Amino acid sequence: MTTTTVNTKPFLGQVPGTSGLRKAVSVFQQPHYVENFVQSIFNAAGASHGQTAGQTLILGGDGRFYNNHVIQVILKMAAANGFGRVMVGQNGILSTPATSCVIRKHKAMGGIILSASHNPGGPDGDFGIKFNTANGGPAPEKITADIYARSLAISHYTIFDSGLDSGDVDVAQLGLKRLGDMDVEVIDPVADYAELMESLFDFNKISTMIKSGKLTICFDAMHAVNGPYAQDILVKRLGAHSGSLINCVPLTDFGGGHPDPNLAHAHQLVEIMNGPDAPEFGAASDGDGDRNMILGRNFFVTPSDSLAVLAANAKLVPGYSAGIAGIARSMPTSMACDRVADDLGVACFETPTGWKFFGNLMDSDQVTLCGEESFGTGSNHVREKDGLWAVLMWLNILAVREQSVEDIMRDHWRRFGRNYYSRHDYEEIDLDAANALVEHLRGQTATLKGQTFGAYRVEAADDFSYTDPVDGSVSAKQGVRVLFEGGSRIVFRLSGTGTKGATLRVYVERFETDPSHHDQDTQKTLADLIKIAEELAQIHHRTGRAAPTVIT
Ligand code: VG1
Ligand code: CO
Repeated sequence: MTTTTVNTKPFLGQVPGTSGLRKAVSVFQQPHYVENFVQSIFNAAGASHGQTAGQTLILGGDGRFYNNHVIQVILKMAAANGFGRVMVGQNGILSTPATSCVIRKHKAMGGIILSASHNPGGPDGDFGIKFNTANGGPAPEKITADIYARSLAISHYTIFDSGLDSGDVDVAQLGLKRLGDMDVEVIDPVADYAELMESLFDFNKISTMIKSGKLTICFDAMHAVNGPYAQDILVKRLGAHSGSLINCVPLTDFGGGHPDPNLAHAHQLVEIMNGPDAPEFGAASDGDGDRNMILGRNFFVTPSDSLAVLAANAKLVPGYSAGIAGIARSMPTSMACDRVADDLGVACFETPTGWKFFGNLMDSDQVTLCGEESFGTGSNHVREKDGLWAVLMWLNILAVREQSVEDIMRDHWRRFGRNYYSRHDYEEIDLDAANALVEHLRGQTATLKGQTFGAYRVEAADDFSYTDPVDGSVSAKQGVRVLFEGGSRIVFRLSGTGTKGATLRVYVERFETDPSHHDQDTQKTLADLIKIAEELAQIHHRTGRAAPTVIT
């Protein structure tokens, strides 16, 4: 085997978005496309970390179509770039939170996760590559910007050239292999992660409740990466009946569906939870296992509410019994957790969308829990959002409180008030129209304050800008927010994970303190604000869309 230097030319547009480089599979299949981007990662990572020589890299993916091929390419490039060791998940599998856990536990310089998360997979679906740093979290903007800059200037990459398939490492068998001078350790993708979960939660208590039949569950892995994790943790360790798992066999195309755990896409679970024999607790996770949706019997918990409830009840869980240091939420996430933070006397941070912005806050011990409205919740146990962790948090709290999901949620609203919340997505709209719409909104921010729209009066409006309190870096233009007196709000931003045209996200929130008004239909109670959003953004006129494609 020899190291080969291959001449190449830059591809435009290898820009890591909210969560890595995400494109249609066919884009990644262009000759040199993957190699260019991986070399750019190695060059940027080497520059920021000192070097790649002799270092440990963690490698895995969500098992979608093209995963196996890219795993082999990266192994050969890592060997040619002088890495000392790559720890790769068996069969190329590692969930996003498990990768974060393994990076931290084995003190790796970083990791590469192959996933387009909740985007569909298969030959006609999407693929993605993301790089995580030594803290286990998504590379911060400084590094993603460097990766992009290097991708635009690249002239060559290095790879172990042994004829494409002949030099493949057998990643199906666990154990230590060699690739040139590099160790390749094929690891059990679940073991380290499951051990971490056991250290945080009261597995005895949860399993007693589950085995006694008092706590019945249904978990939907949506044919994605969390299947084997759920099998190991929920069934083997906690004693749930194997019939409690649905769609837990990972498929390269996720069975043709969107592996996105929301009411629109996890319909099988929703039917079960709304049916006559519904279990007490239902949950689903996404393509790479970092998202979660929480359901009770005939009851939906919004991700923003879930974060607030977990924060308010964290002390009931062994891993957080000493209390939490603080909470962080992404800007569009509802303000429900802010009042919990107030009550606990801890800080609450508001960051731009994307988990990478939580890293510094967790590394500096300023926050313990983090969450996003997009079905993402997590803590400082790793540096990614973590779907199964959220499930276990809920199960632990349910096992201690011995109340239903709905009762816990209603208690919470009585105490803190309810934030009615909904996100309206307009997918695959024209890019220029989307940019013009956002510009139009930006143009209004200076004059909105004091204006009245029906019952709502604008208290403040701006284009959100974030200054990281740890490294001082500034991320501007993160979304237009219109705040109304009394705690209601509309936020507009464009997605950074879509792969076709643009996706406009409109986040609408109404705060209600009166418990006798805590039983309303979300879309109805938000209807006036939704109209105001249309009025401000001229969505129909500018995009031709009379209604959103997805409502969550
Ligand atoms: C979306 C969500 C964001 C999340 C990101 C990655 O980004 O809104 O909250 O962090 O996806 O989630 P955007 O830019 O499309 O709104 V996932 O589970 O990669 O990975
Ligand atoms: Co995900």
